[in-house]
Amino acid sequence: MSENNFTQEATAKAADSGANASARFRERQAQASGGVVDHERVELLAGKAIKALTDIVEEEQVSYEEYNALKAWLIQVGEDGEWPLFLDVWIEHAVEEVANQDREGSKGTIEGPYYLDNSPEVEWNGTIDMRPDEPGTPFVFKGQVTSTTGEPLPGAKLELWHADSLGFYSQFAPGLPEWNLRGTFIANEDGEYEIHTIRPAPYQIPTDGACGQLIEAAGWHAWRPAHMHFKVHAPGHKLITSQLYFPGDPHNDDDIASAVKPELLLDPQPNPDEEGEMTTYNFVLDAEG
Ligand code: MBD
Ligand code: FE
Repeated sequence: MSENNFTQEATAKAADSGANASARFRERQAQASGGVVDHERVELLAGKAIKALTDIVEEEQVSYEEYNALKAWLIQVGEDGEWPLFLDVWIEHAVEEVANQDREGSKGTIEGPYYLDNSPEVEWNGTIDMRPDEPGTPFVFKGQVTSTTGEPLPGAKLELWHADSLGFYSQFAPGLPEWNLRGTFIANEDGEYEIHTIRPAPYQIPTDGACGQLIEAAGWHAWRPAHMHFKVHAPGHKLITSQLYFPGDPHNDDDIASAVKPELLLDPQPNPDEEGEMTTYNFVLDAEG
């Protein structure tokens, strides 16, 4: 594709991806059957959250200047549409740990702000949607979905999404084909899959919005290690949401989103059959209920 598209992509604005992430989240939340939290839990949790903040004010002797800086920043997070980004980067990892503490199968990790459902189905052995000149090392991802008792799970479904070599996700940056580097893969009768994609690059969260402003003001960094996102489904089994990482990435040990776990590191090797790399990773799903 033309140089133009890469230029357009590279000038993506935080507010664009933020507004889209907020809109997509709102749609999904409206469709979700739940969405309402019990009055008793709201009373407890909102009460604890407010107390945590007022405790900090007292312990740290927070000034009006600091209080007003916080107020201005919170308003800006909303205007930039960065609540999904802020929450998923700094809070979701704790929620994920609580939600999945009793799982016996594969570890999962956070979903993050850029999942989209209904990505195009790719035939067995197929290649994820990408541009004809998509930059990046060709990458083959193979494995099997089984239950915790070792049974293969035929017809398991893997949804994969990841950023391109510039760190952009389709539909959250301009100039990318709609489903670039997003796809749904159906496992075969033995629960096996073989996915062709490219190796993603390390990823920097948008730096020109409110989250970037916080990172700069605090002297933190904006990086996540290179990662591939997955959702793996099989009938009668609990959905697993995960991310997989690459050994040696400098940000595996200081992911801004605290979402790396040792179990989620891949072991890529040169691909003996074609140009690029390959790896094997198996998903073990807990039974429902
Ligand atoms: C991402 O790509 C991501 O995976 C997370 C968790 C947060 C921001 C961007
Ligand atoms: Fe991501």
